[in-house]
Amino acid sequence: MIETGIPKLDEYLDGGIPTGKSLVYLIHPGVEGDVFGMQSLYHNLEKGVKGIYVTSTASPHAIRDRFEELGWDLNSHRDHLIIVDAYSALIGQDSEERYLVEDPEDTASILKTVEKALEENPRGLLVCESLSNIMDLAGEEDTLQLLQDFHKVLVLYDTVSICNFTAWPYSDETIRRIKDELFNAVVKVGGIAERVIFGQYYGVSKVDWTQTKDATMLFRVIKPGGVKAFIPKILVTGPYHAGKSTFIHSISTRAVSVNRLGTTIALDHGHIEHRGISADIFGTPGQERFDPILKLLGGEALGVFLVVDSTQPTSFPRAKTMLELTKTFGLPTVVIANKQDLSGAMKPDDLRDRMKLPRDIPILPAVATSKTGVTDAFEMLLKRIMEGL
Ligand SMILES: Nc1nc2c(ncn2[C@@H]2O[C@H](COP(=O)(O)OP(=O)(O)OP(=O)(O)O)[C@@H](O)[C@H]2O)c(=O)[nH]1
Ligand SMILES: [Mg+2]
Repeated sequence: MIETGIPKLDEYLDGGIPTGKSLVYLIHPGVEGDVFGMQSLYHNLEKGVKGIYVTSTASPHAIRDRFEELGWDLNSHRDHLIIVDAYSALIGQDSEERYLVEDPEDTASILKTVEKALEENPRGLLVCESLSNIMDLAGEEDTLQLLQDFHKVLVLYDTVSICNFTAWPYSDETIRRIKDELFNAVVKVGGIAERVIFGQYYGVSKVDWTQTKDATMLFRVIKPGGVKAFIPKILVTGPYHAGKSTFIHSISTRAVSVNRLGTTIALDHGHIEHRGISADIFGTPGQERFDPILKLLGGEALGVFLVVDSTQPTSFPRAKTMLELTKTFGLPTVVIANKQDLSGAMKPDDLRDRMKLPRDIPILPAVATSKTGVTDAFEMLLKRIMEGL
């Protein structure tokens, strides 16, 4: 088994990629997907596995710099890293690499060099930095044939292969074969976009050695650090005095609120780190005088906590109004039945009847002042965001 080294992904793949099998990161254009292949390579170098990296978009020198930027030092893995240089000949540059592709526009030349590298360095991981780039240079037909040939040599040399592939508008047939035929596993790496991409995610869309789990993870790329599971924006809204700011502080690893006379008048923001997943969380004020800005605060949120004071049923209609004012109704939502420590606090079931909330919106009890229930609430919201992707 070869691990991908991407957070949660090896879990989804039942431990990693078995010998002789191949995986493709199918990347939406504009998303920072090339880091995935790099991270898988580096993760394995660290584990003492031999890694063959086929570069076609930049010189070996520039590739080493890209790894450096991510905080990954290739020099300490000299013995285990093999670069197949399918770039230098393209621009007529000299190369010091032992495995130099003479004609990067010719798939036979690429295959010959890769095969030599594999023969001399079997039982490792082969990473193709950009299959789509090879496709642009050598043509769709030939590249698809190259993949079939790769597969034969993988099995021969007990190797695993991982390719980055940016899904530019190639022919439907090419995309179909990449998705359905030519790899044992497909991990889609996508973006959530309005005008610009504000969230990025990955998830397994095919795997032939275990059951496909319908699981997706949001991420960002940190330099240094690489691919990290990350939720860019969770919104916390609810009526005046419900406990939103308190909730943000109790759920966050660090947080800032700008309050005056006990009410939020400006920034309400926290950062959460929980079991390898991080998230940024933003609160709204509750007072009606801020209603005009609520729509702006809700923009680009991926999930919502609606905090209510369980002892104040008269504020419940306002709570629902706030979902509408922030334009977040319909997003994954968890209702926090806060202040359960106070006498007269309504239980979640009674609250649901009273508020007439859709069945699929979970309502969880909490005491924000003592952090009770906040972790459960975060895990529940995460689950709902991931399911909705
Ligand atoms: N007893 C109890 N008090 C709470 C709880 N959560 C918050 N409070 C208190 O409720 C008051 C309001 O809390 P905030 O967190 O400022 O409420 P908010 O929703 O941010 O208020 P606005 O920003 O003004 O809309 C504070 O005095 C908190 O200490 C809770 O679970 N139990
Ligand atoms: Mg507040």
